[in-house]
Amino acid sequence: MQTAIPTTLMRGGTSKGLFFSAADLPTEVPLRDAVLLAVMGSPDVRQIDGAGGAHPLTSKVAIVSPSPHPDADVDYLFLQVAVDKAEVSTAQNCGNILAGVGPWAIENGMVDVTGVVTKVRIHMLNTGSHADAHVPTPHGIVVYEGNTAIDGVPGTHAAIPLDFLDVAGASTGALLPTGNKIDTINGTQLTCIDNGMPVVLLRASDFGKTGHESPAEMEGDEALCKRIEAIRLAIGPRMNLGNVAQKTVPKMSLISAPQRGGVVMTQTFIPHRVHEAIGVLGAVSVATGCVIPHCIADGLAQLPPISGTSCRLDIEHPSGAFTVDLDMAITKTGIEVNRSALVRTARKIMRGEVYIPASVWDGQ
Ligand code: NQM
Repeated sequence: MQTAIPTTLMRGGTSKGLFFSAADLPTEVPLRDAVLLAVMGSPDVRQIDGAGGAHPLTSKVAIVSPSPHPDADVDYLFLQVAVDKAEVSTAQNCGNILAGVGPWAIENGMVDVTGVVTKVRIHMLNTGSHADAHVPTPHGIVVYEGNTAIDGVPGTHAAIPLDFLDVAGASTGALLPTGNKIDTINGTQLTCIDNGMPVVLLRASDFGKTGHESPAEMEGDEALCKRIEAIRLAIGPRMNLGNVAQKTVPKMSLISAPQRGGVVMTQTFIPHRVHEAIGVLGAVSVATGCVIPHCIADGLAQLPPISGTSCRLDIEHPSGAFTVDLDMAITKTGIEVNRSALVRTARKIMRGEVYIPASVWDGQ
């Protein structure tokens, strides 16, 4: 016997995952996690017995429900299902999968279309912060086709602008979680930053890298991976994240001088595979770290002239660049971020039921 669970397979930005209504999953967390492991086919490097795509970027889940909060339309809980371990984590948010939440909420009757563009205010449960998704609904329905290209996704699709309202320090309590602009761990200088995603900025050159190696070359360098993981485990508790051994945060971004007119080049360990692009809130956090004076990006980052409170920053990554708009004020101690904005696309790929063994959950 198998249990059928309604689901939608969606691409959100440069990631892909299954979207569920909270009402269709068990509420008890250990049971819910066992169900999601069975759905994805984890633990198994190939996820051969499930719907996962054998990479952290394609082993993601969104659980959506109408929000009880008066200032939000829907609640969104992101879950990272590990590929080769029996782990399901809510310790991080995901701005890429977020891009699919607005369209999904409209198509599943949780939000009414309000015009040519429908604004969906999303309460992101992982961090308790909010985002506005501007979903194209020109003829009263969600439209996925359009002319917007994002690096890391072939072709063009309809733009879904996302505004982040209150993400600074969302996971760690502060934009600069250790209270310092620069820390030193195992003799390596770094900057810890959390503008929606806890990220550690490291200079690629401090690891003997140009920063323009391919993700496969980076992942294949065992000594490099060990050194980065040792730093991550040591800095995690100092970033108010506790023991991060089983967590997918902080992300570790190796930065180097830009080569294509952007602000900085990044290679991001998420944290054990290297991203083919960069996460959404990861990019927002890197961009913020480049703007704060006296962080480790000083001397590497090529900032555009910043006048007033807004700036547009292109963060380079292995498959192109990610544009982040920051609205902020530079203060004596650092910066205060008011809002960050960017554009993603999403696509509904498949809708139906995913089956899991009834021995895992009988659906009751
Ligand atoms: O940082 C990958 C992704 C992400 C996360 C990761 C993300 C974000 O590309 O907001 O989108 O860093 O685990 O989906």
